[in-house]
Amino acid sequence: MSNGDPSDPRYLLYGSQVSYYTVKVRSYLRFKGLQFQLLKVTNQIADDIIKPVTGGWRVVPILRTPQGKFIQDSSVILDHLEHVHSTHSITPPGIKQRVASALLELLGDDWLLFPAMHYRWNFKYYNLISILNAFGNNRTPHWPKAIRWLGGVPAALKFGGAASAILGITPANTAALEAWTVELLDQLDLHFSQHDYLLGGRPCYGDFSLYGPLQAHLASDPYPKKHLIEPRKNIQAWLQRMDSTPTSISRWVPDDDIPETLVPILQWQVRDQLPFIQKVIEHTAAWLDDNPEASTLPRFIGKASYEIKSARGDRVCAPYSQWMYQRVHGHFARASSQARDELLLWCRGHDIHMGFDEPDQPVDFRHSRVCRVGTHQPTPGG
Ligand SMILES: N[C@@H](CCC(=O)N[C@@H](CS)C(=O)NCC(=O)O)C(=O)O
Repeated sequence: MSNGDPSDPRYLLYGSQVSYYTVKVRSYLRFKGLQFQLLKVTNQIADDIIKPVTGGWRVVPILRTPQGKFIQDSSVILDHLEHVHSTHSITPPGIKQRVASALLELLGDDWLLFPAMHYRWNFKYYNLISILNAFGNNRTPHWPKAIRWLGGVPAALKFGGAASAILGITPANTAALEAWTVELLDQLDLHFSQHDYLLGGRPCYGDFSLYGPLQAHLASDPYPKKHLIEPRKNIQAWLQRMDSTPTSISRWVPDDDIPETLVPILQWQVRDQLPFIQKVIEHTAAWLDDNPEASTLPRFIGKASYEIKSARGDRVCAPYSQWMYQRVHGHFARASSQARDELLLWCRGHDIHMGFDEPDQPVDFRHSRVCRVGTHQPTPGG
């Protein structure tokens, strides 16, 4: 990896191999067979490229297109690339599969932060050396090898507290979180014994979003790699498929069906994640009411409680999670009334109780900020 040449005709992906959302985009670029280079985000690149693009936020991934446009946010990057490279679309044709794909995108991007952060940061005895080396290799690759891990210390200090401070993982909910993670991985392992991808013979948005936390955290950090990924051969085979350019693209599951093996995963999501998202939507609406002049929302608005298998925790409310939910709702809203009825019927028949309600105060995501719909924030970069 180098620092990147501005005249490079390839896509440049600024990020890290142990970053959840970076490997999501890397997997997509490989799936489409697009030429790209993965670039380390040294402290210098962060100051010279990332922060000017995002208005001061050191975040990865950022994609530079061959035309010189910078895009931040993995979902926005995938949307952009889907628009430009529309063959082998990752959006299935039918409403049920579209909604399932978007729900699994929401699950992967937003809710799998729990196992990803827990199994990285609450198992420091096993993981710390590996993660400090990974961060150090990315941020300070020019330092002598023996002390390079030191360059990872600031990142470890920043992210290391996130499991408890941001996500509210505590001794009170750890056992439930671990039990749910094992159920989820067993269910995925069963699913991938029958299907190559989530919705059949080709990957959807949901595949890329699940791949991020499974590959960059659970399959990379020593403890979860050994205890969670190595025993599950079908997940390993899917991880390999997701890291390659397929020689031929196969079909979606026919008739807009959702495989039965995904149903428990969606049921758990509706039981645990969606009630929390509903609270985020309420907090976001209250904040917008209280701040009528504001066009841009803060990254976090207080905290709200959640449950995982009935164990409680408190997590920060990110209006961004509402924006992610709106991506699910958008598929519902754009469908015909007949298609919506079919979806609702299917959900009721499978014990998936969700109303597909539209947030009263929808939000937008532009220039690395969540903003009030209809407002446009003048910022640099994107
Ligand atoms: N929603 C963004 C999230 C990107 C993100 O959170 N990236 C992490 C690394 S995987 C990061 O850079 N975090 C910095 C921070 O949270 O301030 C995406 O989909 O790209």
